[in-house]
Amino acid sequence: MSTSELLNELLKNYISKTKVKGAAIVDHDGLIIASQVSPDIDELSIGAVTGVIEKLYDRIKSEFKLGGRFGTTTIEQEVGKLIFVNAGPKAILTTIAPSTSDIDIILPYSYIVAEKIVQILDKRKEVDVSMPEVTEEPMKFSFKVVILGDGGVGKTSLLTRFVEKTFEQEYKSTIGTNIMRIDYKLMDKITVAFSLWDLAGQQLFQKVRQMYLAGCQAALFVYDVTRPDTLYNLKNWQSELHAIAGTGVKSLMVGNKIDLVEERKVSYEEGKKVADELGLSYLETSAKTGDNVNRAFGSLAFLLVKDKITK
Ligand code: G3D
Ligand code: MG
Repeated sequence: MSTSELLNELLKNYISKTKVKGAAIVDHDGLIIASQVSPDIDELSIGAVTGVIEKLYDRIKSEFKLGGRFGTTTIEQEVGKLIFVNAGPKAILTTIAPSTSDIDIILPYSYIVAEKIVQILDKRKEVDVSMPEVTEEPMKFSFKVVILGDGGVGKTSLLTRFVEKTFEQEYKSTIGTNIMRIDYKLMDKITVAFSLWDLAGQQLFQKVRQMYLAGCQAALFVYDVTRPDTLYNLKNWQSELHAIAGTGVKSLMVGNKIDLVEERKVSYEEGKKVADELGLSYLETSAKTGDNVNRAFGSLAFLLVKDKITK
């Protein structure tokens, strides 16, 4: 199959799996390289998809600047909810979902499709364009997640914001750690049970950190966009994590406090550059307004189960 056939086949499978109205892959210049609409929805034609995308041309271009994997934006339009997901440096996946749909259920599939688009455009051999089969029985996975970063960057605030109503806490006084548990639903049938470990205060003792980091499967690295030193320190946090828990820990990097627009000192591009150097996906949040907080944990959940749900 040619690149274009593969991309179109991929979109067809994506649409039939997620029941979205339509989807398109757009390049740097806002040109559509593939587009499909759901056969069940007659109100939407390929022409209409093109029209919607052309109207959003400037928006799409600015999304490219926010490049990177899993960079995601959603907006409401008359035709439905539009979801943009970056698919590497060359493309953006645009999805038109019904207004009533739950984006958190669609997004993991969008991420999978975005990864496959990267592979197809890189012309890697044998990209499987089918959607992963998710088993009929519910699946549950449990993970220990540690949150890392300098004091005051907003680690505790982010966790508290995420777990808000449904939480249960346990305090381990021996290592000054608070553990919060929450079940996160992904793609309907998958439950990700997070144990979120948060160091209370700044624990400098090596032994404490050892116990804190040992056996974790995931890490969230946090810095404060108003304090550049907290960004550059993430490298040290990562070295420590690698030394104790190994390099296989799934990680995501977060720039927090984006509500402090006036005081902001680290730009998106600078944050993203460090994330790239550390090999991490990057998102920006505000624990204060709640902006992107669920999405950060959702991306982490996806990173954790991806290998288990995709072929
Ligand atoms: P830490 O756990 O990383 O040490 P905290 O950080 O969660 O305790 O947060 C440190 C301070 O930053 C707190 O303020 C908290 O309210 C504030 N903060 C955390 N996240 C945000 C954010 O996204 N935006 C803004 N504006 N402030 C944030 P105090 O005053 O209580 O020390
Ligand atoms: Mg704290």
